[in-house]
Amino acid sequence: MIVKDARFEITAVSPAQYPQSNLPEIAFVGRSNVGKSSIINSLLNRKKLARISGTPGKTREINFYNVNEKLFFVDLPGYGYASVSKQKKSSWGNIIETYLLTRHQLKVIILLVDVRHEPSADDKQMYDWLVANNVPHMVVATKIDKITRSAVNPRLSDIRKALNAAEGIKVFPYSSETRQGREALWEAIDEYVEEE
Ligand SMILES: Nc1nc2c(ncn2[C@@H]2O[C@H](COP(=O)(O)OP(=O)(O)OP(=O)(O)O)[C@@H](O)[C@H]2O)c(=O)[nH]1
Ligand SMILES: [Mg+2]
Repeated sequence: MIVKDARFEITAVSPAQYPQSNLPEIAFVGRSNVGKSSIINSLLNRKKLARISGTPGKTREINFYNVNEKLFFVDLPGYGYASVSKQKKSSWGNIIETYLLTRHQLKVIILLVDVRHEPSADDKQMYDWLVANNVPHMVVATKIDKITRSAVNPRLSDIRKALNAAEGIKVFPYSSETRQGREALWEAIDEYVEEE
């Protein structure tokens, strides 16, 4: 997709606050600090559209971004940030789960993991939940600029194994810093959007 126009649409917590629209949605989920807001900015060619916080665990709401009046990118709250209370953790979990289970125009969810680390228990739980609930998904390994080129492929296959990803599920390498992987990921996203 050629991004002609991208703008912030709305912040929401409950379904009543989601955009009243039938446009297809692509949602980004993952641990706090993994790079969800950064990848949205990078895919949309915008430096500061999605807010990147220095303090992880800040984004507690769902942020919707309108792309070309054709689709929404959905920035979900980050999970797994240690210093957050149990009560808050479960309310964020509910925010994510409610969105994923109720939003009919959700086309695909993109699970982000840090290429440098083994997927966490939270990542695995998220992944298993997506599979169990039949939510179409793909996996992106972020921050590949932080490791050497030759280390990338072995890390991708480790991540696949750790998540126990099914054969058809690709793990896309990505860097929001250098924009490596941008074309390939857009192509994959386009397939979900153009299915209509
Ligand atoms: N080197 C490098 N840094 C990245 C990349 N992606 C994100 N970062 C950095 O990682 C930090 C967190 O990025 P965010 O995009 O705010 O992460 P997030 O997943 O939106 O975090 P929450 O909103 O707290 O859930 C920031 O300092 C980013 O600059 C990347 O591909 N390469
Ligand atoms: Mg964020």
